[in-house]
Amino acid sequence: MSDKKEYNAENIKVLEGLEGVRKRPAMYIGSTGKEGLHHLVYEIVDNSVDEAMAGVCDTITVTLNADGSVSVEDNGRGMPVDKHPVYKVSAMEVIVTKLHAGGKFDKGSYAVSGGLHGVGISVVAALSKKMRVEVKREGKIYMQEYKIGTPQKEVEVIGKYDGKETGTKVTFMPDDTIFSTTTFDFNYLSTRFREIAFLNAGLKIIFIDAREKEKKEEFHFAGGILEFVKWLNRTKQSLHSKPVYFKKEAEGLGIEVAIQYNDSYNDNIQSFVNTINTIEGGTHVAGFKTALTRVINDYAEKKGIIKKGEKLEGDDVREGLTAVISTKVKEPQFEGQTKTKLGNSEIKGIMDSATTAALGEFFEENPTVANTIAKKASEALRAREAAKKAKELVRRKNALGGGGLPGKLADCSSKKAEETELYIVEGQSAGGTAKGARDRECQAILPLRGKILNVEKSNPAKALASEEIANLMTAIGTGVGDGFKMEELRYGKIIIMTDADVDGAHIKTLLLTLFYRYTPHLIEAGHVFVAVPPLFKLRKGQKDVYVYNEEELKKALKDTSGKPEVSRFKGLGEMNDEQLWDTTMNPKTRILKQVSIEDAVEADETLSVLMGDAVEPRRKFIEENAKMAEVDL
Ligand code: 2B7
Repeated sequence: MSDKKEYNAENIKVLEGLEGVRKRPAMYIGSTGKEGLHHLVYEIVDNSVDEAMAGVCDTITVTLNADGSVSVEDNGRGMPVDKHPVYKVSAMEVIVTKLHAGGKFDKGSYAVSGGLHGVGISVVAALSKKMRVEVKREGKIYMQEYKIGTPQKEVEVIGKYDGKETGTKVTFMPDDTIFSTTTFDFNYLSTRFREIAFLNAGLKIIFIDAREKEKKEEFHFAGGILEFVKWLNRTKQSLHSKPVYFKKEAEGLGIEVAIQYNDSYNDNIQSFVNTINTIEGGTHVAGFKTALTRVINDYAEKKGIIKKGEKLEGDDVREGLTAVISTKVKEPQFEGQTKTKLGNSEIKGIMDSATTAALGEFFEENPTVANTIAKKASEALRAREAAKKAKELVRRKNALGGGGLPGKLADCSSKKAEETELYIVEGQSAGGTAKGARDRECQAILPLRGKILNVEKSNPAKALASEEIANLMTAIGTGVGDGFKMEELRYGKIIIMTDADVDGAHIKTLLLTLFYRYTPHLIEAGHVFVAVPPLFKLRKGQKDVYVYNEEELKKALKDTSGKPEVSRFKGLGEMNDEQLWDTTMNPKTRILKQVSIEDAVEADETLSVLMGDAVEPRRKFIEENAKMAEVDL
């Protein structure tokens, strides 16, 4: 991509004049706001980058000057200054004052070129109050100045020098009658310059802010995009220290790819064509993705990481992927909404075969890295399958009719989550009492048959396939894990109501662990509660007083004159509808304990301890916890 060709004024074909640029600036630079303003800088810098890509320039200096102007300087060959055969003026003047003049329309001059719009320096000149171009060539310094695109004098020689250095320097002051803002943003420009430096290994970009406090940044990456992926992963935990890297050059096409996986679940594929960020992707990205999926599938199957017949999907192999794809294309066709999608169909196949070959070879030579990547993809596959099964289950339930809700659920009539409550009740008989006791408008009852599955011991697919858990999750409505949607929540309060005994405490622990593992947001957002039934009833004449713990009971017995009749509640089933309503379900008189995430963590730990085989410590632990649950939860 560095074959040097004869290049002079004759190569420059002039297509049309500058009329229209000032009338419709947005057509050329996108907007007259911040983006358009910064686009001016990119157009000028792109010319320097073209010189760098031609292999004849290694340093670009950009300066934000104190007077509000911008200078860009490169050590390329220097813009041609010889007389143009048609216009009879300096080539420099033609390049700066004629729209579309330049090598971009004469493909022989530059093998590849950046510059999305290809309108270049003439548009910048037309939208600048002042522009000054200086060229160093053959021992002379040439200079011309322009105002809104109009030359003020002929090109003149303003100096001579000894030595071989060549280059171009452009200084321009954006026209404040065109732009809504003319203040340049250092960080905004700096991000793009870093990107350009990554994409052109060895190119040094010096960026100086000379406006207030002098600032200076230098971007220079000998490793190019290999350093780019590492930089993109700088805040992540990478799975292999050395990125996968390959490069291929063919007629009119260059391909360069760097890949490094991290332990996250997202992917970040940055793709470029002639240093232009192809945000919408295109054929180069498509070819890469196809090859990546195929190579990792082949490898994983060969090594028995996935079973025969199992297939990793694109999303599986891209989980945790960071990649930079840089292509140099001679005649890029840009498509899409923002013209940032590569359309050249020939690139897909070339990219596919280059990636297949290079990645296959890398996997053979680096089996540890290859295994890590293939294993991560296979984990993604299993997680995806588990999630799919769970979703299917919910969908199947929905298809059963009755709004898809479980048959055991006695739903409330209000559909407003902010005023509704779901009581999860231990046991069929207590469930029946609760159904009779409740406020039908706002309170729904879901009775549980015995204990639910311990989610600590089973994988998601199995847990979500169990009837009790599926019923519960269907009633709640939000879905689980990644598919959790708070806006689908059907009840504002989810209330666990169990007996004040060992089994009740165990069920409470199982439920809290389920919520903690599958729907932690419900707990975090304060939607999960534990109902507190009373332990005693005191009857004095016709009046009933309920007492929730032993301390309260002692106090109550002291305070009262006359001996009340004391009865003890053991289980919810001992109460009738009215008693249950009064003591545990009436929002005006009941006690609810809101479950915090710490409570849930504790429940989760408790379950882990309880997984042991010894029966006695287990009983003891549950008993202690049951007591605690009554009072503290
Ligand atoms: C398409 C036009 C704009 N141009 C050349 C040669 C070198 C060159 C330029 C440039 C911006 C700020 C400093 C090629 C290309 C015109 O034809 S423009 N360097 N730098 C630039 O604008 N930088 C050139 C072949 C042989 N000799 C010179």
